[in-house]
Amino acid sequence: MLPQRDQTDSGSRGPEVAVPRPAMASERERVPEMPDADKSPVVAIANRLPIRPGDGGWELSPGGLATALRPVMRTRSGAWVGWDGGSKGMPATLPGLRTRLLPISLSVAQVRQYYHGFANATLWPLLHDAIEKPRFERGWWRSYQDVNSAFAGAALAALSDCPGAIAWVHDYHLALVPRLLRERRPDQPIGFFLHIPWPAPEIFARVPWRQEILLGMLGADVVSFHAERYRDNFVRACASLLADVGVQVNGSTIVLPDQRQVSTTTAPISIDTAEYRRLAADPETAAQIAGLTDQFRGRSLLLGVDRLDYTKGIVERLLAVEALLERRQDLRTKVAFLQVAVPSRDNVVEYRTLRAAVEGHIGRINGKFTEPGSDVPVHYLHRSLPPEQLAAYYAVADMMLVTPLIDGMNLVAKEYVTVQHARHGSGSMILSEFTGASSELREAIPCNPFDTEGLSLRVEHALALSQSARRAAITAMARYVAAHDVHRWVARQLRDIAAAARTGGRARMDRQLVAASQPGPARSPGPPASRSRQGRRPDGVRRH
Ligand code: ADQ
Repeated sequence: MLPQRDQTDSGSRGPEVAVPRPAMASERERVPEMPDADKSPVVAIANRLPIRPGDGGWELSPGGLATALRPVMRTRSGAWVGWDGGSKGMPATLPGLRTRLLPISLSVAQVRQYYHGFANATLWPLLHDAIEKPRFERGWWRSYQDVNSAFAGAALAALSDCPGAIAWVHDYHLALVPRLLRERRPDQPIGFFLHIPWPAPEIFARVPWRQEILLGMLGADVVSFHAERYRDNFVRACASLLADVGVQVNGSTIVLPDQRQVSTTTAPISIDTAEYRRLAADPETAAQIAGLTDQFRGRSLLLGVDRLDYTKGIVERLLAVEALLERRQDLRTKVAFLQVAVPSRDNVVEYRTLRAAVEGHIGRINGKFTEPGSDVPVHYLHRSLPPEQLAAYYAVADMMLVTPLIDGMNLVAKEYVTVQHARHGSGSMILSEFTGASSELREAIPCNPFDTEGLSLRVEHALALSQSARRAAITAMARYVAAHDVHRWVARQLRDIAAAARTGGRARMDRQLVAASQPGPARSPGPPASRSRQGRRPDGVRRH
């Protein structure tokens, strides 16, 4: 298992920049007070608010960022700015939370253009290696700018109410927010975390507003990614697409024309392992396990759990199962494949097409391979499951098929190994080499999901592994995940932001001192005069 690095230096790829001279002790004292990562309030800015209506009223949404930030929201003041999703009457906070919830309402047109359009039909496919063709519409881009401004406005108000807070901006929906905050609060500690991949610079370069998006993210003190290859791609994009506006790259640091420095880091997200261990032991989960064990008795259960998204490789997985059953007639009554698919983004045409394709493949495979008097080989649930039921599926599955064509991290892989280990299971996991998780879960059986025949052979190989080999792999992966859980990720992200802001504060201080010590009129930070060309805004970005 390779240790994950807190902050990775990719080596110099661009012209070196002058490192600001070290400040003298007396100068350092004048640096503005920076936040304490372990105590400061946190203002989270993410597309959605972390609550949903439950049986007994509003509750925290399960999974993801809400779970990750639950301890922070309980113990520190702060706020969460997010879209209300169209819900009315959201509470200002929840019992037991100190965080205030600040809902953003979007118009019908904004939901269509900003959310379904620019976020999910432009940036999502673009940043996933353009495996579906990204659509570029100027109206969507304008809406994206407007909505990012609205989020930034709400975040600025929250930051004014929370002195010393860390601003933590999440994901591709809000790439412009860090810079909008920076313009109004130059000394604000700001972090940006991208939850999805970052493609090679040649792919990212296709988006007409590439400079604005990059400079938007570079408003942060630190920009973080799940995997080293995404971080590296981002740094290379900055080097190649921002050189003409005076941005330079120094190892893993991006230096802006005003000499402000932005760190880039690799910070793989994880799960709340204690919560998944608790779920594994829950009586409700145990009852569900008993039912599923009966249902699939005598068969090896292969499992896929995903949002119904074209990045997840669901069709390729089905084709691999089909190839396996074609080749191994004896397995047709001995293996069952269950695909659990959460409905997702029905308003985007590619998702509707995908659903039709998935359901078509399942119908064909079952039509072809169901033996008279026997159960169907492929089972399909198109719905969201309660956590106990999901945990039960993880517990009974003999094999987990995690086969995305590309995936930022993939939390399902971490959830499966955690539940299996907690239940003393010995399942095996096939894991696409194109997931962030594959950099961490080295004991999984790697696969290339584009090679469906090869994938089917991997499944066949995994079915033949000894129980001791499978158990050893699950144990090693579960231990790794437990040692790198989401609470550690949150703590490290907040520490990184506070540390980068401190470094940036010192650099700013040094700059001001250098400017003050030079004769002539005081110079304000900005791009070098030689780079200020016609048609550029003062920050060097062309107008569109
Ligand atoms: P997602 O694309 O949503 O997240 P993933 O990381 O797998 O992908 O998370 C899915 C979550 O949904 C898991 O926690 C899983 O338990 C849950 N889930 C899946 N099917 C479910 C079902 N039927 N019922 C209930 N819950 C279900 C994005 C990126 C990922 C990245 C995460 C976090 O695309 O690459 O890992 O953000 O950064």
